[in-house]
Amino acid sequence: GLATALSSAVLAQDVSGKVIGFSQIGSESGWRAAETAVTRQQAEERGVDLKFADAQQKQENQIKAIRGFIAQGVDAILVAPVVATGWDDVLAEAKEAEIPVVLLDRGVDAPEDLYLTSVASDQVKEGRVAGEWLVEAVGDEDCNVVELQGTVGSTPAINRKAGFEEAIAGHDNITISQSQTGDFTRSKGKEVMEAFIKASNNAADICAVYAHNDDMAVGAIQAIKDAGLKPGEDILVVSIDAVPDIFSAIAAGEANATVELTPNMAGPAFDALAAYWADGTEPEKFIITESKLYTADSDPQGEYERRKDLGY
Ligand code: GZL
Repeated sequence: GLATALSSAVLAQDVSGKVIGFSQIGSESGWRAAETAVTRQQAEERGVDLKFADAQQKQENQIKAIRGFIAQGVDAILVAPVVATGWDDVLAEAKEAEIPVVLLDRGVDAPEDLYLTSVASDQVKEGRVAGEWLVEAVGDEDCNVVELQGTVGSTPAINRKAGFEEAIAGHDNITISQSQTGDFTRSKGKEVMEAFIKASNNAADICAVYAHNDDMAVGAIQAIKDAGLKPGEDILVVSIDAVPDIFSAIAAGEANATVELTPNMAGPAFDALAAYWADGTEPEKFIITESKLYTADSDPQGEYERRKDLGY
């Protein structure tokens, strides 16, 4: 009856008392720091004993951490996989130990039965939305775009490149003239943008920079300024994550557009685990979070205020 239905509903959201290991990539970007903060807060609110491991962006450290969680006999493991390949063995070991694995914010090239579910954005769509914004912004003008790619071999870098290229295909006036990884960090984004500027007779023919995340865009903005040019005007700036600092730049007219990526991947992950533990419910294999475009018309100052205390 109703009582049973209610109790199973309550149970379904209950992960309290569970020990969950989290193999986090590191803190390469403001967005990643916010994801960690939100995951800790969600664990706290839900009574989860979260065991946190920071891999300093090294896959071997993630594999070590996952093996440690298996040895510890945790109830579940969250993994944000730094790159897409090389996970089959360690995920098979977790499966062997009957410990469910949930992937956060990036995917893996591994058999889907090796993880319970993957919580991430549609990264091809993010790249496409960024590209469509640029197509709209430049109209028929010729536009040489320089691209700051995310971590080589990561699904966001692969997918955001693909989505952007899809959007600009058929617009022959828009070309990607230079493309290199900035490893999702501000410092590398600045360094690579400086190299792009040097290689293009001081940026005279750079019309826009497309960065796979806001942190690299913020680094690029500094390099553009150092070259005596106006970011957001001389060189358009479009990126992904919607971190507070990109809203400050947009409000100052120094950046033009960002695509939002929620840092709350843990919420859907814990919900899926709760239902799985409650009654064996198999979640969808891919839980897709929303992506939304923000520009100067989207109250950037207000968006900055709303996000500034979330742990970025
Ligand atoms: C995307 C996520 C990316 C962020 C970056 O889902 O993996 O990693 O866009 C972060 O800020 O480094």
